[in-house]
Amino acid sequence: MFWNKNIETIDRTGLENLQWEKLQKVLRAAAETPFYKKFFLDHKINISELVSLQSIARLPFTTKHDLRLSYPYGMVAVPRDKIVRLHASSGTTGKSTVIFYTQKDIDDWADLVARSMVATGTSRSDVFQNMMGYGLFTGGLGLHYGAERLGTMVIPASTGNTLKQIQLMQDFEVSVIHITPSYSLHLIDVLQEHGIAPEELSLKKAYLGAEPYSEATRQKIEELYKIDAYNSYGLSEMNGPGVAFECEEKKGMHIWEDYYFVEIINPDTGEVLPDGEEGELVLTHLNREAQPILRYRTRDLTRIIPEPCACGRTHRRIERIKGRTDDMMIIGGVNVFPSQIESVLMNFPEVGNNYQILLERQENLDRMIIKVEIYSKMFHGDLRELKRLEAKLREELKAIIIINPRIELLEPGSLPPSMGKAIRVIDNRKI
Ligand code: DLL
Repeated sequence: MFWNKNIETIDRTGLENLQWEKLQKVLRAAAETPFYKKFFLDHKINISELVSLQSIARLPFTTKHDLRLSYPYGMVAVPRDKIVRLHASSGTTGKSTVIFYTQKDIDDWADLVARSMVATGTSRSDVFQNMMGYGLFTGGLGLHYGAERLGTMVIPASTGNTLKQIQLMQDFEVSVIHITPSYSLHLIDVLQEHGIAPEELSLKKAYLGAEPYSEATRQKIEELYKIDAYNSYGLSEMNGPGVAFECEEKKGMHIWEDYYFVEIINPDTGEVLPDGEEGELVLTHLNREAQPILRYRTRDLTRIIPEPCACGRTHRRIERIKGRTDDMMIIGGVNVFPSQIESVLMNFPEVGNNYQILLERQENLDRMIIKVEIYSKMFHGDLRELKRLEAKLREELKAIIIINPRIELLEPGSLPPSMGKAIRVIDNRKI
C-alpha cells in the first residue's frame, strides 16, 4: 500500500534531480537567515559555487550547539507572521532547541507521517491511540496530524494514566498504538496484572520510537502483545517523527529522501562514508520553509542499507540506531543532557562537588536517581533541613529536565572520588 506511489517509488535519478532542485531553493532560503548569513561568511562559502548535490559536502555541519546559539529566532527564514507553531526538545526553559513551522511545514510533516503509516498497512478504518506526549515534544502532535491526514480516527491519549489507556483501547477497539518501547513494556505488565489477555484487545500494530531499543526488545513486544511492531525514527530538528519509518517488511527504516538529504559521516573526521558503512547520520532539510537546517549532525549512529527493499520503495533504508556520539540520555523518551543536571546542582551552595546520575529500569519504566554529596561546611545533619533541600532540588531539576528524579543526599566523601574523567552517569538499563 502506498500513500503517494509516484514519489515513493521514483527512480534514483529522478529522486536525485528532485533533491538537487529542492536543495538549491533551501540553500537560498537558509542564506537569508541571520545564522547562516554569518555562518557562510565565516566559512567563506558562496552558495552559487555549490553546483551539485555532492558539493553539499563542502558545507560545514550544523550542530545542536548552533541551534542554541541562534535561539530564539536566528535560524528563521520567514517573517514571524508566517510561523504557526513551535516545538522544542530537551528542557522546558532556557536555551533548548526550538523548531518553528509554517502552515506548509505542518502540512508537509502530516503528509510524511501519513505516508509512513500507510507503509505499515494502516488505513482509514483503523483506530489509532497516540500514547506519546502532547506538547512541546513532537511525538504527540506529529503523529496526530499525520493520522488525521490519513483519515484514521485518533485518540489523543498522550502519556501516563495506564488504566485509562487500557480502557480506551478496549472501548474503542484500538488497532494501532504509538508508544515508546519502554512504556509498552510497562503497559503489558499492567494488562497482565489486571488479567487482560492481549488477544481480548483489537490491537494489530505498534509504532515504537523516540528512544533506543534493541531488535530483541521489538520481538519481545511483538510476542507479548501478539502484534507487529514498527520502528519509527525522527528528531525535532527534522520536524519530529516521520523522518524514517519501517514498511511492512520490517527490515530497516525508509528515510524519506524527497524531504531529507542523507549522509553518513565518520564522527571523528567528518568524512562522508559510502553506503553500508556505519557512522553518524547527517540530515539536510529539502523542504522546510520556516527553519531550513543544513547538514545537521544528529549524533545518531547507524548505516544505510544499500540493497533495495522488497516493498518497492526506492527511498533508502537506515538500520536501527546503534547509539549516540554524545552524552545525551533518553529517559522514557525525554532527552536530557548531564550538563543540564549539573548546572542546576551547582547553583545550590549546599551541594558539594561530587554527584552521580543513576539510570535504572523498574517495572519497565525508566527511573533517574541523582546521588548528591552535600558541601562539608553545609552538612549539619539536620533531617528537616535535608528534606527541604531534597524537595527544592527535585523541583528545580523537574522544571529543567521535565522528568522527576529521585534525589539521594549523601554525606561529603560518600561517592568514589573521580580519578581523571569523572564517571557521572551509570546506566543500568538493558535495552
Ligand atoms: O524523539 C521524535 C520522535 C517521536 C521519534 C516519536 C519517534 C517517535 P527528539 O525528542 O528530538 O525527537 O529526540 C530525537 O531521539 O536523535 C534519537 O537519538 C532518539 N530516537 C528517536 N527515535 C528513535 C528510534 C523525537 N526509533 C532523538 N530509535 C534522536 C532510537 C531514537 N533512537
